[in-house]
Amino acid sequence: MALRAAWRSQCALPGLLCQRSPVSSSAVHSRNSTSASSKMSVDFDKSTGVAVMRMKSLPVNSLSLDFLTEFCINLKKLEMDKSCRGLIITSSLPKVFSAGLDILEMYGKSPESCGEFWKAVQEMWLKVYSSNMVTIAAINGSSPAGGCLMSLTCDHRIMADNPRYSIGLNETQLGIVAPFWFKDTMVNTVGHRNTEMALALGLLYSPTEALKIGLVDQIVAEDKLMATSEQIMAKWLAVPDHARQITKSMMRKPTIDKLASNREADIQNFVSFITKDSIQKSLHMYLEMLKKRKA
Ligand code: CO8
Repeated sequence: MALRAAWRSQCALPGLLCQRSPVSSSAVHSRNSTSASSKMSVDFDKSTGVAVMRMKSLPVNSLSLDFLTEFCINLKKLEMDKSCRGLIITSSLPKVFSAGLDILEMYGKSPESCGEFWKAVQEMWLKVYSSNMVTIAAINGSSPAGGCLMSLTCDHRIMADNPRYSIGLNETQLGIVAPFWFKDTMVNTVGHRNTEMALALGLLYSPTEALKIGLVDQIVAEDKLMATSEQIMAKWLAVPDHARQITKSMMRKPTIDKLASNREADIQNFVSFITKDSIQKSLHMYLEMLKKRKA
């Protein structure tokens, strides 16, 4: 995608103002974009009205408080620019789209930290699910739990056809439970029975299996992922914005309202659940398992 304007976000800490500067396309290509503090890059092509967000938070794009804060700031900025009509979310890391919520934000943390973290997770979901932009997840790697949620929250999902990648809400495998709005988003996408099976068993699906139940809309060869995403984006953008946006709102508002009117109670539920000794023990065991698998 030819770039006429690009943004690089440089937020190191939540709450800090983003230092952004519109730069020319040649500057973007020549500029080193792998700064240690940067968790994602956002390139906006004014000529097409489409932005591409590339997550690049090593090692696995886990959704930490810092990550989510930066993500939401970027999203808000794009949303405020009326010339931006579409957003493609993808990963710059090999093999991983996003490993989901950062488990370390939920393990060994104070109730206050857990609450602040959960509010940021809610915010990410609310912002993407209700976005006026067309949102496409270009899933070029594994996408468990919160990574799957982020994809489900978009309007369209295209996954790289690589059997080593998987996607799904696998929370029960960690001994935790996907909250009602994760479940609702999944039901809205793949229906009640598929969701019941997927959530109860904590299933992770290969791209082919995910396509079969409608968890993704399309699978394509990995080297065609971005080109296909751009083509699909063009199709969505051919529909008049107001008609598409009203339709989106009609489909999603009841689900959004359910959380929006219960945010505080949902935070309290999360905090009291996640700080239980038994749940902390499960998370500890899961982290150990991840370490052992690596060794
Ligand atoms: N959070 C924090 N650290 C993580 C996470 C994570 N989600 N995933 C992986 N890591 C860490 C690993 O521990 C490892 O750390 P270290 O280098 O210090 O040993 C490092 O990242 C690299 O991990 P891998 O070696 O496993 O990387 P691979 O490229 O081999 O595999 C995967 C990538 C497939 C993403 C793999 O790491 C994996 O399966 N990760 C676990 C994913 C997962 O299960 N996520 C669930 C998170 S929970 C969630 O999103 C929703 C929670 C809802 C809460 C509801 C409660 C009420």
